[in-house]
Amino acid sequence: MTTHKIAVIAGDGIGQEVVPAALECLERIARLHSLDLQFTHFDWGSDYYLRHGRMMPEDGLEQLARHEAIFLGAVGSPQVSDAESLWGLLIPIRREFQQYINVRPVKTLDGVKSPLASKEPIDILIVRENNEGEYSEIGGRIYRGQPHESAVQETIFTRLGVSRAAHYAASQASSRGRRLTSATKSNGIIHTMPFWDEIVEEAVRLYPEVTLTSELVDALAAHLVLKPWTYDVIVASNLLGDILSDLGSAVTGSIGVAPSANLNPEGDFPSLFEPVHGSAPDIAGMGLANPVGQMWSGAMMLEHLGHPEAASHLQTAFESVLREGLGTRDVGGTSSTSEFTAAVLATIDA
Ligand code: GGG
Repeated sequence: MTTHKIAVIAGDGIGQEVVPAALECLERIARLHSLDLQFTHFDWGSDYYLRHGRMMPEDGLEQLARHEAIFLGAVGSPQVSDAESLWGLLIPIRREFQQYINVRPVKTLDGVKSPLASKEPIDILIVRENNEGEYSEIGGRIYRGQPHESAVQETIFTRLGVSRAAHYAASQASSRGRRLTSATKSNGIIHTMPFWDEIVEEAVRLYPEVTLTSELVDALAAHLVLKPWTYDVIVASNLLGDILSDLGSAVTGSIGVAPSANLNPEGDFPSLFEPVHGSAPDIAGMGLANPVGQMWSGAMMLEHLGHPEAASHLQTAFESVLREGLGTRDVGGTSSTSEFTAAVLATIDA
């Protein structure tokens, strides 16, 4: 029996509902595939912050380092500023563990209606640079409250950071549809974005089978709405990748089904798996949350841990429940989180 130590942070809002739902499925899958998934729960997040003044304990990253993977729900609460919640938990984890790639599949699922008229299936892989770019704490604010109040925030692109994101994206494209689109804005952002373009072009030259198109992000956003099925792999900076993946999931039907993997591709550190959605405080505690994004992130975690058959078993189970017409409110269904989860568990056993 293969053992894996997995850190679980359900976090805020609907994370408290979708993480237990996905864990039930992972436990069932583990039993059927002779895996010993050892989950350690950490009650970190905004409630922890309100009690302790920080999102995780001082040695939180050291505790996480003892695990092979991290399974996260959501971060964010109306009672805690984003500067505290996101930058006190998720961003330090991504950085400390060199999770420099954020993989976000954007895919149509049978049973999840896309708002687009077209029936063309969508299957895009968004590769988001995850450690630098626009997500930088370098900057500040001066003259607070005065008419000339000003704010500055630096964007940081490094040759290493952009190059490794481009290589990862190109290698994914190479094993998929061989088309790679790089999101840029080099007509408006005239220092960092041309640098991004240059490094991406240089990296992708090593993959002659891959066709690279550099597309201005405004046009790319419009095309993602109008003809998303024409895209294969998209590589984007931290901010642009975050925006495009939310847009992509809306185009496929619901952000509630979108998964993500924050990867340290070398495997030197734990990788983190989380749905794309946030804590959704407006529906938290109501049993309305869609657990599919969390379950799919769980399937990506199984794949990453070297268990493709177990991953595919879980994936097939929730996809077939959706195909049968069951779903939560966001995908046009009437099931509660627990009803949908019960149906997935029954399908896993079938
Ligand atoms: N599911 C994780 C979560 O709560 N994410 C909230 C969020 O705002 N993430 C921003 C990001 O991924 O950069």
